[in-house]
Amino acid sequence: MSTIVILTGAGISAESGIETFRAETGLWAQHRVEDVATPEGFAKDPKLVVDFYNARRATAAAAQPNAAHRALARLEAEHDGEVLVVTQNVDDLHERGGSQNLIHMHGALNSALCAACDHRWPAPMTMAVGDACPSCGAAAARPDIVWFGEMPYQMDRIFETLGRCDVFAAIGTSGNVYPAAGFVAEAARAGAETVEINLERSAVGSQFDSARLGPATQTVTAWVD
Ligand code: BJW
Repeated sequence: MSTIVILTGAGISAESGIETFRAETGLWAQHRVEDVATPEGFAKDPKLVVDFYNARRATAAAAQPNAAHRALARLEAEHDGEVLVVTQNVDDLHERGGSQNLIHMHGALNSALCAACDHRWPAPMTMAVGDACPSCGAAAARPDIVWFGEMPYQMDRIFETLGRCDVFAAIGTSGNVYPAAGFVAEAARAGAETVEINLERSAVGSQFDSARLGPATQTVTAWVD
């Protein structure tokens, strides 16, 4: 029984019509990271940030899982052992594609978080600044998203699984954001076979044993089958 850890990034959802961050016309070309993806940006202009995530929630809700999301769900169902998908994506295309053993390390668009008491609840399609927490009543709702400078979710479970995995694959992620970009080194230390699946080599591409280059709907399907 072997353990497979799969890290996914924006590239796996690109063919579902969801923009990546660092492409020439991607999200970071249209918005300043400091304004929309940091706690300081939220403190300064919460409406700008809430509107940014409302728009992305609408885009994600209209998108459909693609062949790559479905292939990973198939792998989980058929593999004799554990398959853990760790996604940096905040869309829900992995779960709608059928993945069950899944960690959203950078949070989720369909979740709201109370900045006062840490309670979580399903986000409405359109959040508003000053929405009340259903648990403590504070007007402290925020998107349940991990911004720069914040601690990604479930790191203990991720590192524990990386430390005993046999295969590690990174799909559609540019390797620019830590701690996710450090997972390949962690898996290699554990003796795992590592493979990068992407349109092009990432910033940490040289650390992988092998690469499969091309659009995720083709490369992931071929890797799984
Ligand atoms: C395709 C394709 C197709 C396209 N098929 N492929 C160490 C060194 C230096 C800095 C740091 C460090 N440790 C921490 C930092 C600070 C910071 C950081 O990393 N900064 C860097 C910019 C240098 N990190 C943090 O602040 C993190 N927190 C933290 O570290 O806490 C302390 C800690 C330390 C140690 C252990 C544990 C904790 C938090 C990071 C939060 C990231 N947040 C964002 C935004 C919020 C979510 C959202 O709004 O959606 O998350 S930033 C953004 O980047 C988003 C993404 O999840 C993330 C990664 O982007 P991704 O997915 O890789 O997308 P792209 O666009 O970059 O790449 C797409 C790829 O797909 C490309 O390669 C394409 O080629 C490919 N592609 N089409 C296949 N069809």
